[in-house]
Amino acid sequence: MFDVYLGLGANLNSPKLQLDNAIAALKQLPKCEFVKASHYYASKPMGPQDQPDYINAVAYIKTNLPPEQLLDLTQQIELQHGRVRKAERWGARTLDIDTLLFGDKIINTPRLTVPHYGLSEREFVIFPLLEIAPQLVLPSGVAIKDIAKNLPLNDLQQLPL
Ligand code: ROI
Repeated sequence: MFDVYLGLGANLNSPKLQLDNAIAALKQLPKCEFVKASHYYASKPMGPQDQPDYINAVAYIKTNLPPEQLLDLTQQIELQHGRVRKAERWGARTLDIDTLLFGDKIINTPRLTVPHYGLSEREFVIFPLLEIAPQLVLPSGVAIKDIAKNLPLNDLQQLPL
């Protein structure tokens, strides 16, 4: 089984509820074992600022599925939750599920870039990841706790359960 970390984000249509539903759906995935999810975090939008704040979290699952099959399933979950792929790059979204890490795999295909290209710069990814996997080391050999040391919080707020 591969250890897979998924980044969840939403900033429209009751974002907390979107994440609740996404986690419920991840718990039902075939050939996957849901291990845990981080707290939810309120974060400032990266990219255009004329959009609502986000709620972000990271989920940890184990899976036997190949990466692109898992991607098919996570994209289905996004669509079921009303995700409309908009023309605007980096605009508001009801639910985003990003494959952050897939074991130690390095993947560069038209559909998938793993580790996720923004991972190390995004406080709303690194701090939730640090919460659930403090010992995690990226395929590059860099420990996420070392990334976190130098990453500004940018108003990131862990929300109570
Ligand atoms: N900003 C935050 N804070 N959280 C996100 O999940 C997020 N997702 C995005 C962009 C638009 C880049 N900004 C984000 O896709």
